[in-house]
Amino acid sequence: MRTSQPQTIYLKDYRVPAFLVDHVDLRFELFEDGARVYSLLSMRRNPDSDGSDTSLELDGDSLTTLESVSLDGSELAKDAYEDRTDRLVVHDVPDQFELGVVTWIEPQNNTRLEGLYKSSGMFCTQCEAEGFRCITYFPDRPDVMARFRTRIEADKASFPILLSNGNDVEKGELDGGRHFVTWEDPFPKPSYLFALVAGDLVEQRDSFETMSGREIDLRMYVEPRNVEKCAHAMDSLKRAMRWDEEVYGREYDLDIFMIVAVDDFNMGAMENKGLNIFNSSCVLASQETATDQAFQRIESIVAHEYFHNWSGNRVTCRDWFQLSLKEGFTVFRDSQFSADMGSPTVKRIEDATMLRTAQFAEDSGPMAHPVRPESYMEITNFYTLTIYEKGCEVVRMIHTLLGADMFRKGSDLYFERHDGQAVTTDDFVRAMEDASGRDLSQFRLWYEQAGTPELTVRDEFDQGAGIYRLTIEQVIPDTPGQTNKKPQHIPFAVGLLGAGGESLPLKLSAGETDAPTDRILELTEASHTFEFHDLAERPVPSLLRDFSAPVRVYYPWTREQLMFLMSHDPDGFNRWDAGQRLAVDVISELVGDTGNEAIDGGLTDAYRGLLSDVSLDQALVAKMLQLPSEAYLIELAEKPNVPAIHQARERVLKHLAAALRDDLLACYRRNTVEGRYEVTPESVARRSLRNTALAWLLHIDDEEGRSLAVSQFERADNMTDRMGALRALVNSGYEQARDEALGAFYERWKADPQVVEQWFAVQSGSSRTGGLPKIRELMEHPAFDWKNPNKIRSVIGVFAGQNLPAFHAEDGAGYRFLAEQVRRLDDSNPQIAARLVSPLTRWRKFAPVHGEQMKTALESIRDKSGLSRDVYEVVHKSLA
Ligand code: 0A1
Ligand code: ZN
Repeated sequence: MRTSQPQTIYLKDYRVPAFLVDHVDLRFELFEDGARVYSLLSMRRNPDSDGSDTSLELDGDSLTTLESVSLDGSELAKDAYEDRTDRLVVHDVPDQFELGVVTWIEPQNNTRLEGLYKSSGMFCTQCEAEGFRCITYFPDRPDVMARFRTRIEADKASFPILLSNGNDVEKGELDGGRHFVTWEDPFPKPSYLFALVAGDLVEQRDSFETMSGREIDLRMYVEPRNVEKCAHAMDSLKRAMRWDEEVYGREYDLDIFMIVAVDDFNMGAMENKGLNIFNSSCVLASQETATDQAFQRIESIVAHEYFHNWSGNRVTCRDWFQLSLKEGFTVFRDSQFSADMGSPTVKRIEDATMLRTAQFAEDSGPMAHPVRPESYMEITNFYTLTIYEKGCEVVRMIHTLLGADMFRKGSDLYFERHDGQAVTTDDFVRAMEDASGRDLSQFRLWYEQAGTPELTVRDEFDQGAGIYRLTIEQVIPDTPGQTNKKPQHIPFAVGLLGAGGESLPLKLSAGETDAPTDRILELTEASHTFEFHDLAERPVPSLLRDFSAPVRVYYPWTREQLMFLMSHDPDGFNRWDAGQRLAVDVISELVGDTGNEAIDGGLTDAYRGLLSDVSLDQALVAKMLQLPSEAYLIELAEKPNVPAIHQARERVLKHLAAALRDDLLACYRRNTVEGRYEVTPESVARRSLRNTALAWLLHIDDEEGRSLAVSQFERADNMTDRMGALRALVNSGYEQARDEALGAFYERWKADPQVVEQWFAVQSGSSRTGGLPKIRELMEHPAFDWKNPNKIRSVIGVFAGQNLPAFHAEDGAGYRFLAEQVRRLDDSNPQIAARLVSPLTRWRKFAPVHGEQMKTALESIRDKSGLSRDVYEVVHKSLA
């Protein structure tokens, strides 16, 4: 429990480590009531430090007992070192020495899930960012890279599988039914990449031949009941390995690559060297138990963790301020991979939706921070959408500015120059500059300035001269601790369309020949005017094509222009975006309206066109049919009134469903997927279209829709369709059909935690059923487990993040409820508690009564005694 106020850590205070570790020799004795950890560190003074430190300081956290400390083989007397709570200080160390430390820890009582802990009876670790210090005393910072040798000893019957990083070099039997395995990792690595697993697991094997002809042993370890759920992850892994060779020239370096699935995990997955550990929900899948979305998510996470082997492990971060160095770049790499494996436009739409809904919200809230933050209290609070997704967009913009070939030259140079080093985002940008000859000095502001740039676009057409002028102004709003920001370097992709929908050549001077129909305008100043010549008529602009920068664009589109772009823009992303803007406009007009305002018939026509035109890319159509989410509408609104936004969106949905009933039924019937279940863009689109049609029909309690839903629910051979039908029923007025389906679903899948999580989520996220009483009921359910982050997320997280009308209920009960759960979780799992607070942090955005209630809820968390550093930081920054 914390007694003093948490300290802020600043980037400007970075100092190189005083001592380096060349080699780490670990021995783990694992028992039911604890674990003894023997650590032998070969250390030396860092030649790059100023040499002034005579004492050695090691990090420690929650270590139950320090049993002994030795220096060069001799046990130290108690006065030769200080055992502070979070630090071990050893006085008067020589320039080179071996330090031995023995600690006793209690993984079975570790509910924080940092360091070594137990999940479903197995031992596993999570060391990023600062979990290794919960295992033993160590200079637990990423710029200390060492070679690890790890011996694990445990009872053989209970823990037949013993894993760590690298290659297994020795194994054998011990007395008392125990055994051991020793692992050696030849690559120096920071402690955050250390991993250990011990359990009764089954192994699934495969292999991969690398581009230089080496055979890599691929192994997945799961609990016996999950053997049928490994194939998709294994296939994804092989695709990712091949892709990284082809697109980035990166070959895998060890002889073995292992993946382990664990049920209790704070995040999605972890890229430990040679031994990736995954949250079960992000790796296990079968057609019966996982939706298309889950299949796609698994493919991208498996790839993400694999790609880290180069972008993160071979080249790592100097300090945690550089987190986006590995995360932004790796998310960019996984997004390119997913685009190549499926539909690039759909992938771009999904990424932009997440960014505009959630990252923009973060970037305008109290926790806003630059892609390279300047300070933090608790680093785990900085595994954010800004570091990951905005960080990815920043790398993507470099790719756009340099072009694919120069970008590849830059990444080759980066990997070659920094292999085996711990570096900074600046080193990354410099490699890109050096390889391409481009000056990215202004571009670096993307790493330094927080906040989403706002671009206001005006246009005018000079008919006489045939010139169309676009004026673009950029403003970057103030964020906590940052004002008066400088203009950033923004790649702004544009096109112009003629009245017939044709793409017009973009001539920057009169008479220019061979002008392209697509251009990247580079914005570097607060205001720019671009002139396009030789135009016979006023064009319709297509702005920020393919979402070429993570910015907000304001332009006074007319509804006619939006409908025109929806059907003519050759840029798939902007077609979709025009549809979204049109829907936002129509819904916003109805917010707060008592029901008299007519709903624009243009919207209905546009959707009818989408539903019936089979010549269109159906994957794009499936996306275009999704109305903007409530969360996005709230993000766009000034002082959002959530119930009113919910009502308005519902009204539009009902209106469209009623007006398009026959088209929806036809769409439903047309999109039956015959044959084997496959996760291809076409079949995913078909299932999505079908389930959207079903959901809309049930929204208006259509009888035919109900019977289709019931039979789909009963007969589906895959989870996408079964869940599609269940969700439609849950969000309908057919109470009996809904309850029967929910009951039958649980009975069938109650032994499968990943499916039960989906069952929780469909209920807690439904504005029709998921009121607070329902949420409390779910929390009383035998399958709910306070120790399991996935259960907490699927009930409490989904309620606060997706069931917005219930969370923002007028009486403030939703806010009080969330605060109560955060206070409860703070003691057992502060990381998860801090993440759950997030919806409350935006209290200033909401209308007075709601905002005040949210603030009061935050204060009730602030006033809890012994608040963790994680929650302290979020709550205090939000109230500041
Ligand atoms: N590096 C992992 C994500 C991760 C981060 C932190 C964790 O614990 C605090 C766990 C996992 C990734 O990017 O996949
Ligand atoms: Zn990552």
